[in-house]
Amino acid sequence: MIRSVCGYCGVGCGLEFDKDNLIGDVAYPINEGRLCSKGISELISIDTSTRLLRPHIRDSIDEEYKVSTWEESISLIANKIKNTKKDKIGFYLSGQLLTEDYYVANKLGKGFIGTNNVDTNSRTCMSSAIVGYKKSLGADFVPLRMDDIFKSNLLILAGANTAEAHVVFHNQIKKAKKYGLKVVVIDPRETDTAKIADIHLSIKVGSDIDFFNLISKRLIDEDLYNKEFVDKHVNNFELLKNKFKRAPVTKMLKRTGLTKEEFDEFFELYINSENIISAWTMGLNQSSQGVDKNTALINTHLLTGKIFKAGNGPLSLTGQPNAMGGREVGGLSTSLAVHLGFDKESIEKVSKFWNTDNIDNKPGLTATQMLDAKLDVLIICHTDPVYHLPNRNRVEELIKKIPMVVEINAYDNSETAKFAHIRLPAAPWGEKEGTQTNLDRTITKQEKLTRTSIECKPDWEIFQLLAQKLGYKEEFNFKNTKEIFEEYQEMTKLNDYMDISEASYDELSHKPFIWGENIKEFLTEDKKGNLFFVENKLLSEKTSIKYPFTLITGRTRDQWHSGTKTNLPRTLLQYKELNFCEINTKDADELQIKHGEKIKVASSRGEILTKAYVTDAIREKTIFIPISNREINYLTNDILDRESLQPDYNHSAVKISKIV
Ligand SMILES: Nc1nc2c(c(=O)[nH]1)N[C@H]1C(S)=C(S)[C@@H](COP(=O)(O)OP(=O)(O)OC[C@H]3O[C@@H](n4cnc5c(=O)[nH]c(N)nc54)[C@H](O)[C@@H]3O)O[C@H]1N2
Ligand SMILES: Nc1nc2c(c(=O)[nH]1)N[C@H]1C(S)=C(S)[C@@H](COP(=O)(O)OP(=O)(O)OC[C@H]3O[C@@H](n4cnc5c(=O)[nH]c(N)nc54)[C@H](O)[C@@H]3O)O[C@H]1N2
Ligand code: SF4
Ligand SMILES: [Mo]
Repeated sequence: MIRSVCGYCGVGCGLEFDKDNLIGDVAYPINEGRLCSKGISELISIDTSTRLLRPHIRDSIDEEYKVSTWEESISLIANKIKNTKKDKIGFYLSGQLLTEDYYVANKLGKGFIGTNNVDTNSRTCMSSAIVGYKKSLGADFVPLRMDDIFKSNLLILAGANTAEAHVVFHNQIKKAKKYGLKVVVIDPRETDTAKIADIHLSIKVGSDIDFFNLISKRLIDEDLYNKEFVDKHVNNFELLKNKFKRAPVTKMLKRTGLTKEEFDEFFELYINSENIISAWTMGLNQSSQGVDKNTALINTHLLTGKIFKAGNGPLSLTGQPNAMGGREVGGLSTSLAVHLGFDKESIEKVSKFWNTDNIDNKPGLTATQMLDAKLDVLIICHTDPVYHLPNRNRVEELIKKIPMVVEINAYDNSETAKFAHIRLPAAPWGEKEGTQTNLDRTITKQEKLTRTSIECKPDWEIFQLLAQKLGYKEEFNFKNTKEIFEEYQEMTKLNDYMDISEASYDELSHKPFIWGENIKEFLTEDKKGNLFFVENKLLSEKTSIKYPFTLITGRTRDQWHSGTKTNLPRTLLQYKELNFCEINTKDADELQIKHGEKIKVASSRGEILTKAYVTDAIREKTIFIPISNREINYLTNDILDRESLQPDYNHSAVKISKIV
């Protein structure tokens, strides 16, 4: 029997593998034996006809791919890199890479090639939360754990659909409800999550800042905030108080679309709850003011002092299995390594550790900037930017202009494959080993369960091959993932609070290591939390007579993004279709659209075909299309949050027409 972890979402469930059989690990604290349909079907995705099994190359994207060798492909890439200016090289990584993969890629890109253009799809996912945490708490640090819900009285889920996106955690929420936990869901849709809520607030898309500001303002106005905590541990209180004096309460409430009664009922529960957790995901992060939404939410915890004590705190629910690990390693272009930045001291520390003097001293391009930057080489690994970046028609035009696009993937049917010149076959989950950090700082280990397909390689090995070809033989001489993990562990000592040197690689699969458990204070220089006054600046795309609906996009339970791993013929577990469009009954009636009818949805950027799912569970003038429709981003707009550069996927103006 081998104990491993699921490689899909940020919950990070433990599993047991025994002779072709996969079950939940009952001894594992997070899931206590439970798995969702994705976890259960992990094995199926290893052995499918859509695996990419050999390196492929072609001179131009109009040609067919030809089978190649590793030697030929890696030489081609290395030669191109040697002849390219470092700021024209980009690494586009993924929150689904293992920590060791991330570490080697980051060390190669930032440490030796000397480009900080190393970023990840987490930019489209968690970057607003990262910036929010850093500003308010002083570091990208999740100050509580999932099991705090058992010590809490109230869980607020804002823009998070745990029933579909963090399924096993959702089961734990249901369990905690039996012990008295109250749940409030803030979502423009009555999701499966909202169905178990004590209060569902069907907020208008994009108005969460107003909602959290209304809470903060009332806490201050009615003297309900925690004076002692604020005095001792929080900055900017007077500023916030003064700014709120003139806040237009009626207008703010109107923007949320909620009635005064609804807000009052919520507030009554709020002030009578001793311990409160606010959790959030893409409904807040993916926004033109994603960072502001985060700080507005965190403000409420700073004002009430409901942080750094059991059952309390702002809980960002990371989506991908190792987006956290990637952040820790330094996989974002806005950080260097182990949460260190590009200041002189950090660069010196890291240069000494890696024994290099190639590190550049300015942040690199973000994933959302790379395609605009006229790069000459783009290496994409474990993610599908043509599918996932907003405004896809534009993305396709831009990627076509890059002379060398390398795609490292374990499957052959991504959307990006259509635009690559070189494709390298990676070993997927089950064929490799390595570590990942789940959404609440738990470091676990995926084990190899079956032999690696002959021509496939774990992602770290692919980056190491490239590094060696570029001449960095000594610095990239890792024999296995254990050696990489141990070098990374040593590196975490460069940043006090991140030190994980006590973890033991060999024990991780049965003894997960939780880092940061002793951190019970703010990580800012003055050890105080920072309040920020933010207001809803209405920066998202506005609806118009021509495009009267707001499109929101998101997940369904049994599908994983583009579906290379879940949308398989043998996966008969889908309970929802891949392509549907939730539309409010009234809107559908007006447009004379019936349930199940084919419709066309168009924005000023593109259009897609889908099927009407007529329901009262979504607000009027708002529609929802799941991202399992691979064409979704032909519709979305490419407005970015100004600080995190995360896209505003949930707020595109669209029109709907019947297909006759
Ligand atoms: N089954 C499955 N699970 C997954 C994934 C998957 O592909 N499939 N992906 C993983 C990843 S990478 C991620 S990032 C997470 C995402 O996890 P979630 O963010 O929980 O998933 P989404 O479906 O994107 O849900 C966002 C919710 O926000 C709501 N929303 C939209 N706009 C607004 C708004 O302005 N305000 C508020 N309050 N709510 C709004 C939407 O209606 C939706 O219900 O899921 C992870 N888990
Ligand atoms: N409209 C809209 N767009 C969105 C979002 C949204 O909510 N709405 N959400 C955004 C978010 S939060 C996210 S996280 C992204 C997700 O977007 P992507 O990261 O593009 O989605 P995936 O389908 O998970 O892509 C993972 C890729 O890795 C490949 N792969 C699987 N295993 C391995 C392996 O072991 N090694 C390698 N090298 N490759 C492997 C898969 O075949 C697949 O092509 O989408 C973003 N885009
Ligand atoms: S909840 Fe997440 S980690 Fe757990 S089995 Fe499902 S996909 Fe895997
Ligand atoms: Mo994500």
